[in-house]
Amino acid sequence: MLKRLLIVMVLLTSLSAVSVLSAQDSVVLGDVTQRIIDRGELICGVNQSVPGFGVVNDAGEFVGFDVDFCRAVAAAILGDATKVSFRPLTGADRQAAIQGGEVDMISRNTTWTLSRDTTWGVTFGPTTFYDGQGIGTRVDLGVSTIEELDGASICVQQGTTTELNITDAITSRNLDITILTFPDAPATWQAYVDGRCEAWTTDKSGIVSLHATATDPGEHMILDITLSKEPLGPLSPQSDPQFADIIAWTVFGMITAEEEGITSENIDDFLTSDNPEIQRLLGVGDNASGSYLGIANDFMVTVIRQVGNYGEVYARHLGVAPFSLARGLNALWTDGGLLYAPPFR
Ligand SMILES: N[C@@H](CCC(=O)N[C@@H](CS)C(=O)NCC(=O)O)C(=O)O
Repeated sequence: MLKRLLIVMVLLTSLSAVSVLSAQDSVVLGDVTQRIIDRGELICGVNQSVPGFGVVNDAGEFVGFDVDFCRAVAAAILGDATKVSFRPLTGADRQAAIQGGEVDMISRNTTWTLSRDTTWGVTFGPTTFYDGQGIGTRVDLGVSTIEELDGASICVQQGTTTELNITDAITSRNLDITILTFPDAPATWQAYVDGRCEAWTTDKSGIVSLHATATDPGEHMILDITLSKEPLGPLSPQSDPQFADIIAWTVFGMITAEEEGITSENIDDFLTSDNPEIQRLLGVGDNASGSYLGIANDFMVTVIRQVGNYGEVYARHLGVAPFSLARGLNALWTDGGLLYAPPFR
């Protein structure tokens, strides 16, 4: 009896080992994934001048919330979050950079829209930051609505959804507001600081970020209006759906890790967890995980260990002073937010 049980157990174990292997074997790596592996690094398009999201620090390193998703994808594919080369991109540079293969992916506060999704030849990954467009202005101007800006000028960055939305907002309200456009964030912000426009507009996260860099942040405010929905997230070439899946499941894994309370600090305690959902997320035991994506089965262990879960990334860059951004829509669905990852199964 015991012998028969043992044979059944051995058979079951080898069967599940086969299922992990066969999942991995059947995955054909896409051309972008393959070139990242051949090169030994990921090339990621990011911001260089939006503190909290993407900026170059005093040590010359790219840091920020968006930047960490590049690092996470490098950890997933190459097992090393440091194997990333960053390319700073302005708003208007993005389309050509991804289409020309100058970057493998972009993680740079980019709004997912119908026209970009179809005409840029890209696949958008999961939204990593739910945002909305706002208007920043000086407290001493004494305005509290967009209507009160009638007759004024507003500064905006070229090649952004921001430029399109502010045009709609002004024309639909029949306002006489002059739009001044600039090529990048520093130029837009500087024009506003220099008084060339009474207000400036971008994603609210971007306004919070740049107001924090002002000599006296208390002199600036954000109007109580949200002009648009700005779901921001990573994107990659549509020609490689396999790479797009890796990006998507890396983000989903980071969200799931937060849900399960798994962090870069306590990951080792979970490696022997008997919770099947956690085993599947981490790809431990006989559970297929990364093998479905053609990468290391335990890729999420590496991502969590080297980069952290979603909440850690958020807290590290946006939860700290001077931003101290509340999670809001970017809380987990279990906390009333919109972050909801499909199951690792
Ligand atoms: N989410 C919007 C706007 C993104 C955007 O480019 N925002 C500016 C204003 S904060 C920015 O990030 N600039 C960075 C730079 O030029 O370095 C879009 O996708 O078009």
